[in-house]
Amino acid sequence: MTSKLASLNQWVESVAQLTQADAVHWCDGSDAENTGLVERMLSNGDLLRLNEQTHPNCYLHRSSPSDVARVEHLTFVCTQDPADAGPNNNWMAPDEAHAAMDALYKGCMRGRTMYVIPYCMGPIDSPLSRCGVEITDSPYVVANMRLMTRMGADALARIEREGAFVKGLHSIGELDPNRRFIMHFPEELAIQSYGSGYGGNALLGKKCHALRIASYQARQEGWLAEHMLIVGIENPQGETHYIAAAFPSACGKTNLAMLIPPEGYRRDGWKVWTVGDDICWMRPGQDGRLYAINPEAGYFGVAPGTSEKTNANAMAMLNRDAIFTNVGVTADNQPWWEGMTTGEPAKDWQGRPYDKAVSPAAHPNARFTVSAKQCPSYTDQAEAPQGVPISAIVFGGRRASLVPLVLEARDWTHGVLVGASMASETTAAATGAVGVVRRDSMAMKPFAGYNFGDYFAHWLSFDKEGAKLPKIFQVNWFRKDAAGKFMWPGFGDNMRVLEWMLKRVTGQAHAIETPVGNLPLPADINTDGLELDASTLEQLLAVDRAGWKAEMESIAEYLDEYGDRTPSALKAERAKIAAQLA
Ligand code: GTP
Ligand code: SPV
Ligand code: MN
Repeated sequence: MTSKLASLNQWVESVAQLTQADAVHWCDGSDAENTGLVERMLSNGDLLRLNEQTHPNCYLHRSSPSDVARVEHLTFVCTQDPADAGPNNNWMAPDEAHAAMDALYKGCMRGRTMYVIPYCMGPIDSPLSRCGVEITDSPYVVANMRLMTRMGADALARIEREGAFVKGLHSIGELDPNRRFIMHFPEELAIQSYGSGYGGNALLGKKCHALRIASYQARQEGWLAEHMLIVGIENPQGETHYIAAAFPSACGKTNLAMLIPPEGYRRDGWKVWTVGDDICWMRPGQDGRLYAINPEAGYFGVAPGTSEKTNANAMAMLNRDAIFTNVGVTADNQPWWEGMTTGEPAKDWQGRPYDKAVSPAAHPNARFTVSAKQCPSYTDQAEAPQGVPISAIVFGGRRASLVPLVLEARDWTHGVLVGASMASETTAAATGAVGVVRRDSMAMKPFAGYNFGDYFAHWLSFDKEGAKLPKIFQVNWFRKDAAGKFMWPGFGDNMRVLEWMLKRVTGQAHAIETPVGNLPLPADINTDGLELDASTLEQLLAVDRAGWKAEMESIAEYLDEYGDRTPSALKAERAKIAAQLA
């Protein structure tokens, strides 16, 4: 098979030449194709079949132990001018990057099949969607892309119609951490990845295309590509408001997107609808509101910590047609990870007999891949071509201290400052130290495809005549007490905070004004059925003026890192708050 699009055929041909692939397989996305790939992976050990009674069509993949997370230090944005990539990215000159990658790709697919994956990010008939083609030598990547994107014949037809697509080239190479690069060429709408088979390094539609390349395009075209979940909250009157929330990797997006409200809320008729759990593309509609689509079609979620107690919706979608990566297994071959309330592990994620003293059963960044349609809180609004209107934008991170449970920004400019100055403790989603607080603007530190100074200016530019922008909030589910215990119960109980936010949106809830934003009083948060002592809630909603003064100094230094690309409106907003705190 070839395509009707000459430019696509030529590119596929040139890659086949360079890599010396044995065969070229154009993916149509059919069930038969998937069955064939699964058979192939079962026979070569790429996949292991899980318990067919409890988990039909579920498979385990054990990745190379040195290839278990994104590699931010090996991820580059290659623009002509280094200033366009900005201090927030690693940069390499495009010519130099191409030379290095061509040398790696040369002959790298000898003895392997090269898969050509046409995919569409977003509903296939949405004007907000964008297409790409990923070439890969990993059948595991094909199987994951099939769950994570609209992949195959329909996407190819759209690509042929539009004549344009993002070019992604991926090879697992030797899986050698010393021969591994994730390169982005936003000016060429191209991605080149070598040496990793894992998640965001290898499923190029996800972070590489839908965030790094898309954020660059979004700036040129007047929209936003964000690291955000999209969730619909339906109140007892039957009105649904959609919230988009940016939390850094492994900081709670999947969990908030699939939240099950506390019992009292469910009794009163509150419902939660999941549109997306990781990426959100937003654009102003005719009425001035922001409309959002989830460009993905599936979930690549963190397994550890997922349980009947924390995320029953996720557990319910994981008992069929799912791929598990780097989890442990029970004696009867069911997937198992830390936090699970039933079963016990027999083997760890590397296939060794489980020994708590040696390793956790699941790698801390173990993941599941599953179609979004299997989630009990799935809504067909996830297929709406025009997207869903966003009522509130939420920024949040892991902050053991200082940042209160919730605060509301006074206006858009203040909200952009709140997002830009966000910080969070690093997690196992990327290689490197875990638990180190770093600035992670809009949860996009590893994902913005251009200079953060320009990105902040782009965010500010949405505040214009006729715009009906969402309110912006900041949350922190991760405050710890002196003993190191989380102070807020989190998970389903986060509904209590969402309710306050939505009542602020509709003008039904009270707030007090402080220099850092508008906060609820403890009495404004519904605590019915919650065991939380009054003093804890008070501490969660307190504003530590001395702490915030120091934070504002640190934010000033951070904004200065982007030099004259940092919008002066953002610096002025910060200075105003600092003055009020003084
Ligand atoms: P990525 O897929 O890496 O982008 O992560 P994510 O932002 O979707 O994070 P996810 O929802 O998968 O949560 C990551 C970890 O944080 C899991 O172990 C969760 O159990 C835990 N977590 C999520 N929400 C909460 C919460 O409200 N409170 C606490 N204490 N932990 C939470
Ligand atoms: C993240 O790290 O934010 C993820 C997982 O969502 S990955 O696909 O590896 O980027
Ligand atoms: Mn993510």
